[in-house]
Amino acid sequence: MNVLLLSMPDSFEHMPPVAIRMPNGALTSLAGNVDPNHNVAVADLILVQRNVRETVTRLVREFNPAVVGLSIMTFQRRTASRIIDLIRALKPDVKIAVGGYDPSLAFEDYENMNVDFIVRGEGEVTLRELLRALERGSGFDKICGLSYRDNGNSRHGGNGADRNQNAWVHNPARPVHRLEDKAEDGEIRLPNRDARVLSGYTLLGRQVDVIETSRGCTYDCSFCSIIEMRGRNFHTYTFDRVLADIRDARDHGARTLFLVDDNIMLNVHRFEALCEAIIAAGLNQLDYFVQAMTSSIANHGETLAPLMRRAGFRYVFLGIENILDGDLEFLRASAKNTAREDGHNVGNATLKAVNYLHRNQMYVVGGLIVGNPADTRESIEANLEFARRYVDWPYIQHPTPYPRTPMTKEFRDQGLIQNERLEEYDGTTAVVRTEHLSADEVEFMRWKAERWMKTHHIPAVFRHDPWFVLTHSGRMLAHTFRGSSIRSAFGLEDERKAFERYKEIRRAEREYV
Ligand code: B12
Ligand code: SF4
Repeated sequence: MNVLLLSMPDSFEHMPPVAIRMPNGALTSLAGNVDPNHNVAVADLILVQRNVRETVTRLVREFNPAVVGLSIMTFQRRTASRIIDLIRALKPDVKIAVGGYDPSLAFEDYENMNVDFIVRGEGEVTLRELLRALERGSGFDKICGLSYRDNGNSRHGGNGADRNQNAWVHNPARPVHRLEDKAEDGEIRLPNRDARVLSGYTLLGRQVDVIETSRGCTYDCSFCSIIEMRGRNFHTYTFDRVLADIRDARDHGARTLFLVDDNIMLNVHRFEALCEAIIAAGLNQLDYFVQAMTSSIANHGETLAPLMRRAGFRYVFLGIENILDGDLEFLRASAKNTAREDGHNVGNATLKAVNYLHRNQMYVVGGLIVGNPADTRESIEANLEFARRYVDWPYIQHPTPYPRTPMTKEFRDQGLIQNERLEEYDGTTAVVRTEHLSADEVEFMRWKAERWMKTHHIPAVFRHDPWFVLTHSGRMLAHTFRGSSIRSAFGLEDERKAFERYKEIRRAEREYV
């Protein structure tokens, strides 16, 4: 069977496609885990952001898929629905499956869309079983994690003109995979990177790829979708598998690797051993990019940070979330931001973590969330000032009520949600107000400050990749300052006018199809 897997083209403010175009790790993992008789093509539409319609049309015509799968985040739902309609118009009898965070957590909203299957939770085994069932016509009722349309005999998942009349069946959830399993127990095999049919992945001029070493997290931050997605658990791949994955990514041309684990720092000793393994295997010539808890770095930084550097880690995305205790409590992120000494809590871990990373020549991508319910102008400014002083690349977001997170219920109960347009739920568009400030005001404050912070990192990028900066800095600055003018930069025009222009440009950018 020919299977076409697509990730959505939508990107958000901190991922300017001129500098960052990363592959979606889910799709190659799915491609690596179907039965070998299927022919899979993976297309990351971020690579063709301005030619989505043409590219999808070409792929459907040339590849003639029997099944198309789409990976979707909430802010990409509207684009996904347009792509689904396009595919359906091109090939009415194709089977369409959706998966990823949005279809898993808001599956009811997909029942009215023109799709045949919703894959909830982890997808490797579910997709494998779905393709087998489609091939054999054997019915879908035994496939955990699958939702499908019941057309009476449950063998075809609905068809033709009456597709939308069929009632949905939601099979029981699929238990999370124990990644440790060996081949004979149904392991998750390595991703299939040969399935990719588009090229152009980059992170600041170097070809980038993603790898996974673990899945899951045992914390329960109120803004995070992970708990509802898979419960509180942590499973790990063996180091042999991880190293094989790194080699495979390198052999496919990658020079920078992004570790997409939900929370790799949950087991610091394992992470240290992984760094040692990367060094021993001679794979530390690559650049690594990882997401980390501040507490792990602060509490183990003395030995951990130098080791990370030796292993090739260059950028560390720190989930600082907020520097104020009240906000951290609202975000349920106090525990992962607490430093400990001699078994006692000694306050916020952030500064300590930042210092360890800087002392070891690593750069801090500062993840902060501003615009929480109790936030005032002063509390937001305190976080912005912190970012100005201590982080190398700001990654400041607004709390966003994604489906089924604890935060969403709180915002709804408090009547603070001001915007229900999901395509704007990209993290840098403020969609909730605080008790003191409108959503627009919160976003204006962040936007105004953050653009300038980003310019401070250009010299560091230049030292690493001078040619990239020479050839791309103009377009990168144009992206960062879109909406601004010479007059607004010199204070001759109200910055709010520039902000309005930026928002207008952003609205137009979101029309990908
Ligand atoms: C790594 C990561 C990133 C990386 C992305 C790197 C990349 N290109 O892959 C970076 C840091 C760049 C990033 C950015 C963003 N991210 Co992010 N990210 C993650 C993270 C940590 C892991 C995702 C991952 O790759 N997992 C590994 C893969 C294998 O698992 P998976 O994606 O779940 O896929 C499995 C299943 O979902 C399913 N599946 C997925 N797709 C499909 C498709 C089909 C057809 C099928 C059958 C099955 C299937 O099968 C897969 C294999 O089991 C998650 C979760 C978390 N703990 O925070 C957030 C997460 C996915 N991100 C999220 C968001 C919102 C964003 C941003 C919008 C910014 C933000 N607010 O944080 C941006 C958007 C990026 C853009 N396009 O511009 C949200 C999504 C919430 C939602 N409801 O949509 C999450 C869940 C975090 C959260 N806030 O809760 N992100
Ligand atoms: S520590 Fe990270 S992965 Fe875990 S719940 Fe918090 S934000 Fe989500």
